[in-house]
Order: sequence, then structure tokens, then C-alpha cells
Amino acid sequence: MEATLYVIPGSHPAMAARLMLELKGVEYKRVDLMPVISKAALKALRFDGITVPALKIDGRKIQGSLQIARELDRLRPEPPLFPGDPERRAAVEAAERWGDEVLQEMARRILWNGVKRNRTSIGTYAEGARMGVPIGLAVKTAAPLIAASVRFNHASDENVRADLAALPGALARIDDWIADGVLGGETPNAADFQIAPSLRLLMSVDDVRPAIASRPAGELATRVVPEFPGSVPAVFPAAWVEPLRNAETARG
Ligand SMILES: N[C@@H](CCC(=O)N[C@@H](CS)C(=O)NCC(=O)O)C(=O)O
Repeated sequence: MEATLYVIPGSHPAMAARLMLELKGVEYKRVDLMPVISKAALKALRFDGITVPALKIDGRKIQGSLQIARELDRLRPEPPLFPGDPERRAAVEAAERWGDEVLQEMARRILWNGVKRNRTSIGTYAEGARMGVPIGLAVKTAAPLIAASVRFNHASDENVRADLAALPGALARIDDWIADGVLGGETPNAADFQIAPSLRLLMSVDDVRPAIASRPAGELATRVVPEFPGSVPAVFPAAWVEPLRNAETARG
């Protein structure tokens, strides 16, 4: 099986695809792309969409972490990414979809707004990546790229303040799924692989990490994704972070 995975370093759905390929034991070549520039690169490679993860496998082009999960299960059924029982499969798919549509976007907005406030932090997400240009140079020229990413991802101050306020509810939902056995089984399923990288990306943001690390969601994230690059120092106004601190105190 010949596979090439196109990623952006620090991309959470790209990490999901990497981990699923590893679980399935599929050897692949990883190509690291710069954000924004990735869109043109993917067009040149004749992918239909403009986002990573993008996978070429045995001549086929598959884009999107959900689609990649299904294609991998089709090509290599063991170990399965979804439960065989239809009811349990539906629960995993619902959690996976929420991870894709809601949590992924929250994490992306919080990250880019944080990076906008501390631009040099962008370089920390490229640790271990092969970008084709020295990381120091990429960081120096990153300002327009960060501005474009903030716009593209709707990472406005207003949205991010609302995301930080909504995060305790999102974390409680994940803890509930873990308690119900939808997430957190011995072998991770597609929803674990979808949700854990978003949590890891959020945990790379210093203002957010304490609200996640010591709860079941945080333990799941570090177990499923042992290594995740990047770090944004404390950058958000205290009033924005307050809902997270209140949620921590309420949990004891
Ligand atoms: N929900 C899609 C989203 C993919 C997505 O938006 N990827 C981002 C990186 S995390 C991307 O390629 N953005 C383009 C850019 O940053 O220029 C998935 O799970 O595959």
C-alpha cells in the first residue's frame, strides 16, 4: 500500500489522520505544508478541497479526517475504527461528528487568536517538521500568514471569548462520553482520534491547559496523542479566561 499524507504541522485533524494510519499499520510518507500556502499546494496536487489532512493512497485521493477514517477501515479492517454493533457505532459517529464540526473549530479559533497575540509561538508548532525553509525565517515572515489564518478561521476576539466561555460545557460533554464508554476504550476509535488531537491543541495554549489536563478529557488526550508540538504563553485577557477558572474551581 503506497500512501502519502499531506499535513500542516500542528494541525489537529492531520494528527488524527497520522494516528489512524499508525493504528492500521499503514506506512506512509508525510509531507509538511505551510498554512495558507497549503491551499495552493493541494490544488496543484489536484485534490478537490483545500484543507489537510489530504491522503493519497494507492492512487486515490481522500480528504478530511472523517473520510480518511472510513477509507482506512475499508482498506484495512483490523483493528476497526468503529464498533460493529450499530447502536454503539451511531454513538461513536455522533461524537466524531461533533468533534469535527464543533470542537475542531473552537480549537482552531482559540489557537489562531492566541498566535496572533504572540506571533513567535507559531514556530513552536513546526518542531520536527520539514517545511522546506528554516523555521526562524518562516516565523519572521509569518505575520501576513497569521492574519490570513485568523480571517479564514473566523478567529475574531468576539468568537474566541465566546469559545472560551463555551469550553467548560464542551469538556463536560467529553467527560460524559468517556463515562458512558463512547470514548476512551482500550483501542481508540474514530471519535477518540477525532477529539483527542483537538484537546491536545487546546492544551498547548497555556491559558487553557489547566482547565483540561487533570480531568478525564485531558487524560484521554495525552494517552491517545502522546506527542503534540507547540506552545502559546498566557495571552488572553483575564476576563476571557475566568469561565475556565470557575469551571475548574467548581470541579474541585
Ligand atoms: N474538518 C476537516 C477540516 C480540515 C481543516 O480545516 N484543516 C485545516 C488545518 S487544521 C486547513 O487545512 N486549513 C488551511 C490553512 O490553514 O491554510 C477535517 O477534519 O479534515
